[in-house]
Amino acid sequence: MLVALFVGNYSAHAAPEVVHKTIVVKAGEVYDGKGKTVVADPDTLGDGSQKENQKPIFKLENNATLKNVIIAAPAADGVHVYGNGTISNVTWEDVGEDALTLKKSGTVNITGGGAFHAYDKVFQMNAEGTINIKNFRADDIGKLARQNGGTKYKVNMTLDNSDISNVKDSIFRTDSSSSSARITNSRFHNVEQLFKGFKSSNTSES
Ligand code: ADA
Ligand code: CA
Ligand code: CA
Ligand code: CA
Repeated sequence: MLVALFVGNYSAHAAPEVVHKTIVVKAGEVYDGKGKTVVADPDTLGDGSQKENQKPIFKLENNATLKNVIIAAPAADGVHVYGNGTISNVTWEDVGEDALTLKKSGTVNITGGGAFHAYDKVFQMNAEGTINIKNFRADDIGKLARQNGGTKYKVNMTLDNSDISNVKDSIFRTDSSSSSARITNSRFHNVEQLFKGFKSSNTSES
């Protein structure tokens, strides 16, 4: 019976999971979304506008992993990372206030996935540390990664084997002369500027 095809919760067409309260991924643990789509409850986490102080959908403690998740709109304040983090095959279909924030010093490795429609920033670095972005797609964004404006701690940003288009401001931006940024093997289309605020000897593209 054809009608049976439309009954039940088939994952390919499942409604997104509405997250009412930030999902905490504990230190060293792995959250595998297995390809599911999540959205924020705008009443409890945030509407994904440019309003500050929205809550994240995911909070990663030190050395946690987030993988195989699609974050759709509204995305509130995305993902907050406290310390080291691994982000694998996570796609922000429509970035909220921003996509991911480094909240506490550490190294975040982002591999696969992508980020789309970020009015301003995709990755926000509010602590000293490193963000490595690899095999990534981004389109229609303000900046790919930004050290919190006016701060002087050292951040390191890298981009490898990625495809980035329609960037209003820059790929990587800092306000610190000690920060560094490196781009390798990546393709750009309609990108205003690669690096902003860095000492030029601290940047490279090849
Ligand atoms: C802006 C704002 C910061 C912080 C940041 C963020 O840069 O000025 O105070 O809120 O956004 O983490 O989204
Ligand atoms: Ca912000
Ligand atoms: Ca958006
Ligand atoms: Ca934010």
